[in-house]
Amino acid sequence: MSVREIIIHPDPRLREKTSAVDAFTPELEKLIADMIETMYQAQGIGLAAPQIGEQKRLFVLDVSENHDQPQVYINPEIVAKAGEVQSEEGCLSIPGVTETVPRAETITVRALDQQGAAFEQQLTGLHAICVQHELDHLDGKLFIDYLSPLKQKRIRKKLLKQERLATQNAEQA
Ligand code: GNR
Ligand code: NI
Repeated sequence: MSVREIIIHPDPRLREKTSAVDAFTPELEKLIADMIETMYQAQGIGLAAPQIGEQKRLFVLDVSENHDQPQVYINPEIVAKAGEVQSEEGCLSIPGVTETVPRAETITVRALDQQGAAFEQQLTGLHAICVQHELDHLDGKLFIDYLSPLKQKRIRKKLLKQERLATQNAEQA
């Protein structure tokens, strides 16, 4: 297993199309293990494959209290949603930014597990929000896309500036 580098906004790889997973291979097992390790190392509650540069339809999450119950969602689909909540979100690909966005309150998600077996979950609360956030990543969508264009512009500028400073520091070191 290895911790992989998380891609930061505004990187075009976060906007690319993703392909369905069509084979349950040792390579897929390795990718899943890397995603879980990377998520825990970054102290996130979820991680989607495009965030580490893999344009595939899968994500991992762990919304358990003790961070010891990772779950894998392969080729996920939301088949029903109901209600609306205001959700305060952050994203490992948009460090230092927290904003409130609208989400469905309850969802039904269908996906395959690590062994390729289909499952369905009816979710609410943080688990439902996390699934919606991760599924958006698979469609090249980020939570800031729900904000006003002005807010999006400010966030983009802030992250580009942070990147510039980090590069400068790396060159000095
Ligand atoms: O770690 C994360 N926390 C979080 C908080 C509120 C709503 C969604 C999330 S997901 C995020 C990890 C991440 O960026 N996943 O793509
Ligand atoms: Ni995210």
